[in-house]
Amino acid sequence: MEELDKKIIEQEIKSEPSAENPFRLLDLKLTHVEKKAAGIPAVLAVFSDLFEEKTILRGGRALFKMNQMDGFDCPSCAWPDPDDERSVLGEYCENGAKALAEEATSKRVTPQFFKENSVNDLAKLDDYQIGKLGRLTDPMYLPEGATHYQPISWEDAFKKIAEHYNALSSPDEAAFYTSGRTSNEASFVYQLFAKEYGTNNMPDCSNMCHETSGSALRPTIGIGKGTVTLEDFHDTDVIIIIGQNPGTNAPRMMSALSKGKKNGAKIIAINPLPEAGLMGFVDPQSVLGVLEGGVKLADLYLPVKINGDMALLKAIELLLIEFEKKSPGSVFDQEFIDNKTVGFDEFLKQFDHYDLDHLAELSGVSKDLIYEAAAMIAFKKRIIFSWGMGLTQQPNGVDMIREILNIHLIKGSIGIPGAGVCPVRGHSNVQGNRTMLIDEKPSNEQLDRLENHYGFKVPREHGYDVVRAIKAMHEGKIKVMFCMGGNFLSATPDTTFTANALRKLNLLVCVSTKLNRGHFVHGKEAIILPTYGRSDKDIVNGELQIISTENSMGVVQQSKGMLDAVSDNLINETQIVCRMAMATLGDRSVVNWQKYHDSYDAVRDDIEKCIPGFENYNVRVREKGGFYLPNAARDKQYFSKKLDGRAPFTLTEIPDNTLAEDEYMMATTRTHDQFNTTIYGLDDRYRGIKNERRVIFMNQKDIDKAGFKAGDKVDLYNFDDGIERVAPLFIIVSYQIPEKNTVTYFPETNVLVSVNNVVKESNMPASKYVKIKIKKHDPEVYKKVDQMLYQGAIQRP
Ligand SMILES: Nc1nc2c(c(=O)[nH]1)N[C@H]1C(S)=C(S)[C@@H](COP(=O)(O)OP(=O)(O)OC[C@H]3O[C@@H](n4cnc5c(=O)[nH]c(N)nc54)[C@H](O)[C@@H]3O)O[C@H]1N2
Ligand SMILES: Nc1nc2c(c(=O)[nH]1)N[C@H]1C(S)=C(S)[C@@H](COP(=O)(O)OP(=O)(O)OC[C@H]3O[C@@H](n4cnc5c(=O)[nH]c(N)nc54)[C@H](O)[C@@H]3O)O[C@H]1N2
Ligand SMILES: [Mo]
Repeated sequence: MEELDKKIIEQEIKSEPSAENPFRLLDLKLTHVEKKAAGIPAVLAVFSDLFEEKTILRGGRALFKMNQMDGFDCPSCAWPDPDDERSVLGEYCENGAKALAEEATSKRVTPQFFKENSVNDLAKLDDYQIGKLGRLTDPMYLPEGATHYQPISWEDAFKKIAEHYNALSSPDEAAFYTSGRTSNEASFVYQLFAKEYGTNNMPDCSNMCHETSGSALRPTIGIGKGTVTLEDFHDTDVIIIIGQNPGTNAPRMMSALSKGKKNGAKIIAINPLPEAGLMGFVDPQSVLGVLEGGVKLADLYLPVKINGDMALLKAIELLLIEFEKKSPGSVFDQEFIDNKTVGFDEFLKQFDHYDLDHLAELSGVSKDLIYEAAAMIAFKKRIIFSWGMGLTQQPNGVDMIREILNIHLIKGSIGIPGAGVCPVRGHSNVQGNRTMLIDEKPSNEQLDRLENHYGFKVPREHGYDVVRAIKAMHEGKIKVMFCMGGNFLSATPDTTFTANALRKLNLLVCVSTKLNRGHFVHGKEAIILPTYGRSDKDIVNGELQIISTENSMGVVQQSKGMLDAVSDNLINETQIVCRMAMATLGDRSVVNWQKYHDSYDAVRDDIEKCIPGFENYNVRVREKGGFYLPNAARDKQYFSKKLDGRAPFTLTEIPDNTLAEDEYMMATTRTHDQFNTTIYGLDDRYRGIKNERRVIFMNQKDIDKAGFKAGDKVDLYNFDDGIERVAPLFIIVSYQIPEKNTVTYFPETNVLVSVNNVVKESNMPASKYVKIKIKKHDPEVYKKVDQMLYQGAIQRP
């Protein structure tokens, strides 16, 4: 690693505009790859972000309220806050602060701005520039054939939306997308409106994120959520972090990891990249931590090949079985297996066919390292597997998570203190959205409760998820698309295909805090509705309101904004839904929308009646730290209802990942400077990248073999479904990554992900399993590119 580091340190690649490179790449700088996350640079980064956003006063004060008991929930990730003490320095991290800076900016995108800039002009900006424009201040409307968005009153906007809904020949011609920041209250009324209107077409960001986890967990343990609390991390024996980059995407998890480690836990990291956040951590909130240079985190790092995890997990299991044979009773929990599971014998039998050498080869990890990992797990009972998108966005992701569950089941390591499974959620309230029934396939039990309470006939037919919604739009089956936050265009796969699908809509409505590319690729008509962010004061009838969210560990708690809104013309998401419902349904509705419009308490009172676990919601949500939702798998080892509370072992298969001679496997990830499609900056500090996003990480041996050099400019191709997809102009970076594996950043490479490249069962885009070919950059390539979709750290001439 040292050697490799030296090789790539301080390489600088400068380039000037030329015929070959018309858009002039920014000057890419490579610095050393960090081996520890956070520390002083993270503290400095916080303040520079707030400064840059002209928010030092607004944002700086807000920072200390973020994730405090009387403050607001960080809009960034879904990692939980400590139940009791919270750091007086602020329960935030560098990336939470960046998210806040984005939201708390005092820059504004006004009607005047839209008058001066056409949709086409705006699309020429890169995503970083679009994000820096500021907060939306007024509702805007793009009439059919118009070049510019123009102001529209709220009243007229709702009227127009209602006209569109009421003109459809079936409610199923509408789709309602949700990104994961929407509060419980807004989510509940939103899904209620969709159902009373008559459809379950509710694609959401879960369909690209943790749907895979839910699909795997539900049949096995009876609940689609994790089974651990923060305390379990603090007091456990082994934590295995697989397919997740917590240093960047859940930085507050680092404090939990270092606390666990201090109390004696061992950490195993499984990742094709040696991520800084997995290798070490300097607590920026502890002066001592910074001075002492921090803690080494991972005790063992397994450099798995992309999608080599299944082979790796099976290899570990093979060794666990071997250890148990040698020393019966020391590895398996036979009592748990006998009383709480089914299918153990069949599970054991399959291992007769597996061979350790072969499994090791398929995984890309040496036998010695696998042996070490198995030995660390074998004789401990308190183990936690934690995972992210590295597993969920793989074609066999559901099965891989089931394989993780198999390990927990043979060891009885679930539903006891210090042990369990931990899918680390993404958006700050994505888990709450699902609990509030934002789901394209709600269960009959859930629907019965709604129907009994409200008395209207709820639609029973399952709706479209994200991938199916894209295809349905393409076929003209969806005509109106409503987006509650998010950036449907850029977050979804197959950008060109998706753009063409969106262009077929009659109407696209986006409820947004800020502009994004998704507002520029629209249907015949488009409407933008501006709303509050998490940190904004939400005042209804003169009173400051609280909303509530659910974090990654099933804790529901209140959040209260504290910043003055950037404009007097914003409406909160709940009120937007209620007014849209009243305009659309009128007398047809049996729901008292006005009551919900006027009071979040009223919404919570009815949530309580329709969703289990929310008893006494209005009181408990105001209690210090909120409350835990029930979780039978965690609380009483009660798993699948169909199996009398037992959990089934699952038999899975090892995928064939053979690549052609000139093919590479590509995983798309986030940089340290973005939140999904919001680009905070152009660096990826921990991975040593400065000032550029269009890079491709490659193994030096592959670079040599293909006759390239680090710094070469290349175009990336994908040929799934017999179609040529191209992402032009990337810079090769030599990196410590398994051979034949490559990593790029999303959303720039989403153009390469086929809409048909999906995860089995969960139907999520398999965005970390994309077969690509790499060719020398050809200036002619731009002729093949839809310029409205071109995004990245590229300066236009
Ligand atoms: N600052 C910040 N925070 C965020 C987000 C953000 O964009 N910015 N996004 C939020 C959201 S919505 C989500 S879902 C989470 C996402 O958080 P993560 O799940 O950490 O997301 P990714 O960046 O996609 O990175 C996944 C990791 O998987 C690894 N990986 C890729 N392929 C494989 C593989 O085949 N096997 C294994 N074992 N590993 C693999 C990558 O190297 C990377 O380290 O973060 C949330 N928090
Ligand atoms: N290739 C590839 N694609 C991926 C992924 C990947 O790893 N690789 N990750 C996937 C994952 S895990 C996810 S979760 C999706 C994310 O998909 P989305 O959730 O759709 O995308 P975001 O970029 O988070 O959405 C950002 C926009 O949300 C709006 N917004 C921000 N805050 C608020 C708010 O409080 N209220 C409202 N109404 N709007 C707000 C802003 O206008 C902002 O531009 O992307 C997925 N796409
Ligand atoms: Mo996500």
